[in-house]
Amino acid sequence: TAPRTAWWRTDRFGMFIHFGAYSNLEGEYTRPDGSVCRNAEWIERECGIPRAEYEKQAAAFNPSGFDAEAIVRAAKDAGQRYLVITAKHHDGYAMWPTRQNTWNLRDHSAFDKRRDLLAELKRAADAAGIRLGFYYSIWDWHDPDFADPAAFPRYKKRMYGQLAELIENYDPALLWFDGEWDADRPTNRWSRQDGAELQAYLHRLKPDLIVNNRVGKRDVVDGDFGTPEQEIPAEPVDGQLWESCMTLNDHWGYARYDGNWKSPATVVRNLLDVASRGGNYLLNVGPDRLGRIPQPAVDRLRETGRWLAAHGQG
Ligand code: JFZ
Repeated sequence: TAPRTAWWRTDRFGMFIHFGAYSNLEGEYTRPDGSVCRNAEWIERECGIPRAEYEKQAAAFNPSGFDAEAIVRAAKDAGQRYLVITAKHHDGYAMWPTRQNTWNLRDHSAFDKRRDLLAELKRAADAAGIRLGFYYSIWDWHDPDFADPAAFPRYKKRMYGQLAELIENYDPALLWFDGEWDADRPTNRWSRQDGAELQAYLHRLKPDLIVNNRVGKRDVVDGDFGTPEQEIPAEPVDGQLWESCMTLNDHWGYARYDGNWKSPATVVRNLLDVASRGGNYLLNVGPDRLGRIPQPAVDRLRETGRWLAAHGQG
């Protein structure tokens, strides 16, 4: 285990945040024929939303209720010690004013142009002594160069550019990659070599950056930690660090009809189960279209933290 992972190993419990242009639909898309399709962060793809339509709704995205301090407070109350927010999900929409394209919250939204959510979160997290990390999807549905093998190097260049922006502007403690799946998918030719190169690049920019194994092909040697999803492995893999991510209800992104919240008892049990096997627990919440963590989630996080405090968590 690399020394740079020391803080992460002791922190144990983090907050995952899925927030993006998809959040503006709040989990529901009404087709022109009146039929309703439900999904959260995959809604564009799974509900077959035409690109122009998705872009149009993103232009109306205005998370004016995003309150970084409230989010950090909710995490702190829960006993969570780090945050990982989606800087870019599969829809390719950047949640910061990237210079690589205009498909981002500054240039393509109805949001206050003076605000920068990631900067706000960084400031609030620093003030509270909470570390900040970013989820970044390698898979990109929006950038035309992603799906074109001949143009892929151009996509890669922009991706490298975006990651340099994230590191330079917000100094994240961790990057959580995703969307590296299946080299044999027609649209995804991310290779082990691509992963190794990217990781070397990132460590040149920031030597103590923690990176998950989805930067490559999830090889044990690839990243700093493994990422089982919605499950708790019975046995750790080869002594590799791992983090289990789960969501507090049944969706990662906000879905207004999803009230299937895990009870604080379940959350505590999962955390203890994960921690007892040497893992970290990254528990997800999805803010609504205005950027607010749903109240039932806030309540459950607070209950979880109360239990942990009462039972002597450091
Ligand atoms: C990915 C995303 O597609 C999803 O939207 C969410 O962000 C989640 C945290 O990560 O979904 C996955 C990734 C990996 C597996 C399944 C879904 N997997 O390994 O089985």
